[in-house]
Amino acid sequence: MEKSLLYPRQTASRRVVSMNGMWKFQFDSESTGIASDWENGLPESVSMPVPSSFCDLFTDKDSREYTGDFWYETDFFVPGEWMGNEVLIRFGSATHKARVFVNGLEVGQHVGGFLPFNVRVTEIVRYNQYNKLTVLMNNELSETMIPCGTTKTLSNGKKMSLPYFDFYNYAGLQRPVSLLMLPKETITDFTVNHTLSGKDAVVDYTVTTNGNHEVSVTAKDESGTVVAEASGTKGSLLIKDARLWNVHQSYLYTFTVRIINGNQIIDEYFDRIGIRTFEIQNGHFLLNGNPVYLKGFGRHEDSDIRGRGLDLPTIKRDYECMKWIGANCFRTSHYPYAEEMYYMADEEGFLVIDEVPAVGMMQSVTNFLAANRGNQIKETFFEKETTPQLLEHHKECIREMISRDKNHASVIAWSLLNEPQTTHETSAPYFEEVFSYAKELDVQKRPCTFAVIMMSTPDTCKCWQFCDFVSLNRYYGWYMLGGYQMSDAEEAFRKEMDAWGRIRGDRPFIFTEYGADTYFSEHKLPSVMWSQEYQDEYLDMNHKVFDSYPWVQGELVWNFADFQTTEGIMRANGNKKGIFTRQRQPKDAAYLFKARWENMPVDYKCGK
Ligand code: GCB
Repeated sequence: MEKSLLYPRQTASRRVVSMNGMWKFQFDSESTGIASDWENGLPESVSMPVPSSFCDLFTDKDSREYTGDFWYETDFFVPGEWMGNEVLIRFGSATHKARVFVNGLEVGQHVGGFLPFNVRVTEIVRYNQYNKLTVLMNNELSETMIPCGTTKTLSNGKKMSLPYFDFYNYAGLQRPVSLLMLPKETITDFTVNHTLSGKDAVVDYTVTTNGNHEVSVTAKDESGTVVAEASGTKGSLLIKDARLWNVHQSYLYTFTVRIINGNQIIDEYFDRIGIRTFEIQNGHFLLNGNPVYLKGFGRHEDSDIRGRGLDLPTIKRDYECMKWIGANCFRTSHYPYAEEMYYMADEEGFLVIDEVPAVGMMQSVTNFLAANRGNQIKETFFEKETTPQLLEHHKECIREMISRDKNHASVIAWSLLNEPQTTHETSAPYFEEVFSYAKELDVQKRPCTFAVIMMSTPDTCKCWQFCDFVSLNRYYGWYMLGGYQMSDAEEAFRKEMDAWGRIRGDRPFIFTEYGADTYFSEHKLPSVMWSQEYQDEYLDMNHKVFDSYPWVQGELVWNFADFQTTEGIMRANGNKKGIFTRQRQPKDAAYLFKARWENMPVDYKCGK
């Protein structure tokens, strides 16, 4: 049951108590916390909100940039009535590594900063009393885990993170933490897969439990009427005249799973799930059999002060902005987001390309300008001594992501890497492993892809064939041939597209990134790079190219909003490619998109 990634819900048999709030916090720069017994309480803590990144809450630079071990602590009460059941603590995420202690004893560990995990504390907690939770965390980057990066020690002895990726290495307990009470015999997993037959839908399901009692599954429509029932750990529910989940027209059935013993409910879990199919056929994305063109964003979990910490008002505002502009899709670049984001996508009818945190798998783009490291290092990224360890961790993240997100109607595809090295044959075996692993795990067999970097072209990329649809990150007119050279950028872009056209077979292509850094404050006539006018011209050129290739089936601009990155000469306090500012106000380009996307039929470029 520790492995179960079901969402925390209160039901007839389950209890969830939020542990969010103001916790204690302390840096452990010498890693002496364990030796000093900090698991029993932090000696000189400061207060720290959970959930939040810790970084932007401080006013001194050493704290913001802190890299190394750090601790959280809180006290929690376990009701006496829970005795005889199972008690777990569920972390929405802990970035990037955590060791968890309750009442001074180690109860669990987790590696990977963007997916949930549970620790079982049934025998360790004191019932009807307060208990102490401490968490030893670490935010150092390495090449054995994703996202990839490295840690540098400055001559003053302080450590700093060098991400091989372009977003700030926010860390901490960034998502909710909950105390769970579950029955001893419990539902550990529930999986659905949909097929349509005329007006009806068949929902095949699998339930996993840790016991032998009977299992029942009920589906209710939005009015609360039971529309189908079945029993057994595996079965099918026939839903007559099914209301399908669709883009911007969500419809969610409530599936309730029970372990029963006669009339007694041993365990109960429910989820609100949309019924839909998604597949690729003849170069088109088909949602419920109908073509859909993807329009939207690459995004980040990123906002002022809380960093990557879950913030429901920001999520709400983001969906309002995405609806206003006419988007229907986004990619969770470059890591799986908080679960609340997917439930909202289900509610709002958005399509999500769910991305595992496999970013930074390329030496030459090491933090953009990390001194030509790529040229000095001869070995390729996927044939290092550390590659087997990296692969194992990458697969574990894929497993956790698919296990967590597999039932969301909104999730239509898996993105398994962002901008990895693909120009050497030694990349291919690694890709083969991760692609076949994802395929094997997902019952719905969603299409898989990865985001292909600019240098990986039709003649150099050794891995694009693994994709069910190809996702291009392209910056013609920005990183390449920018400014007055825009006409040459367009020509070079078309040349590359023509070459893809010759080899693509019938795979659809989408753009998972294209964009230009733009200052909200900057206007210039005629345009210069970084001005709002230039962003519009850049986008117009890109859209002209997309529109002339019928097999381009989607456009996700980089980025939804300006976001924080590591400081450096390539970034002026963050990446400014947002169509919205970091405060979620529209740049001029937002109106350009609104005019384009609102006038685009759902089946743009694939009308019957
Ligand atoms: C990319 C990366 C993304 C960066 C973006 C940029 O290709 O995938 O993480 O932020 O380019 O703006 O340079």
